[in-house]
Amino acid sequence: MNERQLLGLYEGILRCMLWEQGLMSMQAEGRISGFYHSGRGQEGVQVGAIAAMAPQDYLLYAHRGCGYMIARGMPMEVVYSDFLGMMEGSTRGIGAGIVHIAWPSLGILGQSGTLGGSFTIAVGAALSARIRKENKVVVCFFGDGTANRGTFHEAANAAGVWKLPIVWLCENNGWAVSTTFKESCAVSSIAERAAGYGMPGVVVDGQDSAAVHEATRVAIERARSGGGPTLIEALTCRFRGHYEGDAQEYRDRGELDRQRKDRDPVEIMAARIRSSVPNAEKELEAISERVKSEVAGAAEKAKSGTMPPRSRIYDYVYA
Ligand SMILES: Cc1ncc(C[n+]2csc(CCOP(=O)(O)OP(=O)(O)O)c2C)c(N)n1
Ligand SMILES: [Mg+2]
Repeated sequence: MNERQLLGLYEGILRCMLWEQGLMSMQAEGRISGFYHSGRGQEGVQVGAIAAMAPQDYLLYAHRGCGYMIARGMPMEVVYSDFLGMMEGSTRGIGAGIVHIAWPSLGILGQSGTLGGSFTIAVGAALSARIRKENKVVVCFFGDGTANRGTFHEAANAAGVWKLPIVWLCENNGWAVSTTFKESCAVSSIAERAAGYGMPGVVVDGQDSAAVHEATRVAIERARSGGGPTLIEALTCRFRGHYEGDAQEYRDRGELDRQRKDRDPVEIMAARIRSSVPNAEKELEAISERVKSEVAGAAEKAKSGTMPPRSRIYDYVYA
């Protein structure tokens, strides 16, 4: 990976982190309702993988943060507006929160509020691309807990048998709310399951965004050239509670502190840049200034948006 690409990943990771910080300030101001699932700690997976996608590809995201949409290039103020319930959001004031965001022009197909709904949608999207002879690959993100839904198994099998162009991207953070991965999965790695569906299974360090990018690039290339699906398991860390407000009483404090200190994707990428890019400090500083001002501008723009009219609540109500 060249210097520009490393700096690009750093910028992407920082953007997701700072966007989320901005969202949390809005939450503290009482502007946001609902449960937000922080993506802090997992930005490197989301940014690295999405950077390997082509413009025409489809993205099915998971619920952990909004790094997915931001990395894919959705305007940051639009994503804020969705949380604020403003007309400028992708749902135009209806979905105050993450699960209903969709942005078809970037191939962002949305998410199902019922976890595991995306697996079968991924199969349908890939099949439609094949039938229409569109050169699209589907990247479908999901958590380790979600991998235990029955839909994963039926979708992975269908993708394997039909050699569909799908990259299954599991963000294994070791937790599903307060249940550990070990307590809920019969095998020691999600990637092992790939053998049962006739596809390669790859384990990658999710805190190393460049490594995630490379694994995804190879999987996408394989999918696009007719080689079929790949299951990537990115080992990652959830730095905050399951949702904002979860005190994480069930977690070992020492381990959590160690993860935050040693496994932060922002710091890991910055260290890599410092050791390989000339003028690294200046470059990092310039990126940081630029991204901070972009995020602040997006927040201001979103806050000055328009609330939907009361009648909007009846739109799409059919019964
Ligand atoms: C079918 C279904 N069951 C339960 C929930 C409630 N729920 C939301 S997130 C979550 C944990 C998912 O864990 P994982 O897939 O590992 O993702 P993570 O939260 O760790 O990112 C659960 C149980 C849901 N939304 N849908
Ligand atoms: Mg998890």
